[in-house]
Amino acid sequence: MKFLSPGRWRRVGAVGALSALIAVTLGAGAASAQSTPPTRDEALAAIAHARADTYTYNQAHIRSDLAIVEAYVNSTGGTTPPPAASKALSTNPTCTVLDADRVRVDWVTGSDDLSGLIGWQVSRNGTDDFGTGTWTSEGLAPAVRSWTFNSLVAEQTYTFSVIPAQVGGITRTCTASTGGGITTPPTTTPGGGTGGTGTAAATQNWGNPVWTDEFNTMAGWEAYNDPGSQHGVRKPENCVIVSGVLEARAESNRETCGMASTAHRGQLYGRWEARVKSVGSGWKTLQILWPDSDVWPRDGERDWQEHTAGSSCFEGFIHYPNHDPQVQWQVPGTGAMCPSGGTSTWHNIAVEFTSSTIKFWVDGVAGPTKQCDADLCQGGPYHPTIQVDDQGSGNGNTATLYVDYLKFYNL
Ligand SMILES: [Ca+2]
Repeated sequence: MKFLSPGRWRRVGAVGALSALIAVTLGAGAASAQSTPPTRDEALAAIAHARADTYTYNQAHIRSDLAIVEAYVNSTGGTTPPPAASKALSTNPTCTVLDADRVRVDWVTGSDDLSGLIGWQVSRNGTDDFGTGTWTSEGLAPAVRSWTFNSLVAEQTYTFSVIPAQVGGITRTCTASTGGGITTPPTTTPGGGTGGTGTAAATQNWGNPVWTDEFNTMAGWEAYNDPGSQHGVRKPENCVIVSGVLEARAESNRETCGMASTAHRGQLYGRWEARVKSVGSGWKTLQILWPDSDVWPRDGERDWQEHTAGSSCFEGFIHYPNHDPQVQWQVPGTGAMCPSGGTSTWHNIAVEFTSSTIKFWVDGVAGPTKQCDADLCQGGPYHPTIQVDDQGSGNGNTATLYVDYLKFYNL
């Protein structure tokens, strides 16, 4: 901010809404042309004009400005220039990359002038995992000196700003590039080994997928914010993208991830294949095809992956539409559903729904087939969900379901 020097005071004409607000609040009379020193009205107008040039004001700024202007007027009677601009920050903040989707911003004030400081705001440019563009925080307390930005997009460069809510406070910035963002699936696992690499798409000649989600971002997904879920406390921050892989994290305090596709709805039949692994204990890890209507159980529910994290075998539960949820076909966890290394190593699990059959594959090797009886293959249409559920043994345990990709193929 620049104030006019004492020798250059001049009358400022129409200066917009801010000076009008100040004038009304302070009961200022009509301004008049004058040389030095300024009248109170001219000082107010000059302040407003200078600030309007360089700042976008929120209510906190305006309240702070009014307090300073009033103090100036009361103490000087308008015979000396307003106080010089203060600087809450004389140095730029520090940006620290924590991982592929988080950056912590720290700032110090040292001997900087904090007079008039009523707090801070932090902001970033760019777009986050949820597709939210440029973002600015609510007001932070004056004692705050650190802020962690979550849900950033991997391999993106962001500029982060620290904004003192203070008269003359100067915005300082730092820039950081998030890490990660690999597009090939990780091949190492906690227990070693590479997991399975075959796919049903290859062994069954499914051709090109209609759509692929590589989980480089959360775009096209809505993470649940539902503290009252019977299956745990759903928190969006438990659904995390790390290096091109979704991590659906469940914690010992029952906080867990659940998320639904918003991009890929309206599918009754077709082929879905996902590369997954799960670690931990107690929690159930699931991929579901849930009815777009949300009318349940009338429109069915296809839990095509549902097993305890880290178990030896993939399982599932296909609910008949129009029936109590107890009426379901349990996908047997046998044969190909129990691959080498179990579910704690990477494997490609696939399902095909037609109007007459349901078929499973793991790493491209055929698993169970079910001839549809009654209305088992009706209901829907459906969209994918991914979730980690407390079905009685989650509390006190931790688990993570990793999903590298989900792909859809037409019949
Ligand atoms: Ca991926």
